[in-house]
Amino acid sequence: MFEVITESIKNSINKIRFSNAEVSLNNALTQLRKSFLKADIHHKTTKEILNSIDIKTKQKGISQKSFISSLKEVLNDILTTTGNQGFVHSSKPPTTILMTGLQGSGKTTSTGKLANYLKIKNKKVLVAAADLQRFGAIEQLEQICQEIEVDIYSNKNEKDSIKIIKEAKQKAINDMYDVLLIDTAGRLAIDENLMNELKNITNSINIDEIFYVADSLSGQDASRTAISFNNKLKLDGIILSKYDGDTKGGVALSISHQTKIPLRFIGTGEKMPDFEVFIPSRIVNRLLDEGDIEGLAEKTSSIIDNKEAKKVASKIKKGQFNFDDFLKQLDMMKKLGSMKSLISMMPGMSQMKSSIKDIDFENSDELKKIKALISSMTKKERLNPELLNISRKKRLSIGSGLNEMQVNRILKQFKHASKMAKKLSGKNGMKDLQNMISNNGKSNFP
Ligand SMILES: Nc1nc2c(ncn2[C@@H]2O[C@H](COP(=O)(O)OP(=O)(O)OP(=O)(O)O)[C@@H](O)[C@H]2O)c(=O)[nH]1
Ligand SMILES: [Mg+2]
Repeated sequence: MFEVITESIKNSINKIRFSNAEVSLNNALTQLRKSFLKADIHHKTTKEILNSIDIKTKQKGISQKSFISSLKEVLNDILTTTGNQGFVHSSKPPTTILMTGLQGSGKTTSTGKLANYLKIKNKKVLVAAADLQRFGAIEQLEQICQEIEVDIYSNKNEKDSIKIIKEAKQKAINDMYDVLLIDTAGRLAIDENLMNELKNITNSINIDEIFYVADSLSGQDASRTAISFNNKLKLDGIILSKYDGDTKGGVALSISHQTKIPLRFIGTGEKMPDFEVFIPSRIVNRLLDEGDIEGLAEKTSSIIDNKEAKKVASKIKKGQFNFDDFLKQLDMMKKLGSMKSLISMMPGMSQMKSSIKDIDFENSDELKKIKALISSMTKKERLNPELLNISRKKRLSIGSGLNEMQVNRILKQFKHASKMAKKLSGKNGMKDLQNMISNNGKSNFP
């Protein structure tokens, strides 16, 4: 996510070695300028950031501490634009959001992600399929809504998107939905037809906010098109999609400043949970590798059931962790989204991130094998892995389609993992974990 920028910020901070040395401040700022431009942060934004840091640091007296605090203040200012942050509910539900953007920018995916984000917060969400232009657009949205278990309003025989939207709004009011999200059609470029269609929509029903989905891979163009959209259609927020694919990462830092429209969310992967709220102060902490504990707590607390977590912890401690618990954990991990995005929310973890493989909880071959194996087990076997003797293993091999060697390997791994978890949950757990990390991920457990 922000690793490139975080790394360059760290390097520049290290340039300030001596107090009151203007020369070291200049070195730090030069380093920062080079890496900000390389990260694709707009040159005007870069210049403004550096000037302000220079002035503020000198005012406070040059030191590493004053440089860091000035950097934080300036980044916070740059990322903060007048307007709302995160999702804001209207006092008169259903809060109605119009999703707009160019073709392929990620509108439909982001509509699903936003619906999922709100659903996890226990909101009743209705999604309206108002892209009647592209073949298959309705099916795509239907599939997404089915996956996240959110209601959709669609009508494949209707040709008039305004009619769909009016009907969806009526349904949202009648059935007391908290939120209505409207997915619209995209165009290759900004054209009159598209703008007229969107204008007509905003005139036909009461819309609370218009979100613009910008593709981070389009770099500086993302800001330019957002500005022209905003000139025609007053935008209330930007969702930056495909941030996972943007190796430079600078668009997130400059888009709000360039467009004067607040960046509200970022999409960090293809999956539905890969979606994060963009709150400037939290992002600044992450940029300085101080993590986003608040964000992490918010994300995990809505998904992890505290009681369940305690139960699992006590089972692990007693060495009673079984296959049923494993399946439950796996399901929960899936809802949390990508491992990398979670790690980037932990303080001081940015360097570790590149060495950690991103696990795909749905499509990994290994997990598919494990699931096939578990589903061939009887209920008793799932709860008590010790029951698995040679003849039972043979049966599992036939049932799961894995050969006996694979079955043995997975069972051995599971045993090893629960042993390791037990050890880590013990008195010296933190020490053991540190040892493990300092051994470069190679465990020295039996
Ligand atoms: N890696 C990654 N892929 C994304 C993200 N958001 C969207 N995509 C992918 O981008 C492609 C286009 O996304 P859509 O949501 O269909 O885009 P759209 O704006 O609705 O497209 P049209 O309806 O054709 O205008 C799909 O393959 C998505 O899976 C993201 O945050 N990360
Ligand atoms: Mg779409």
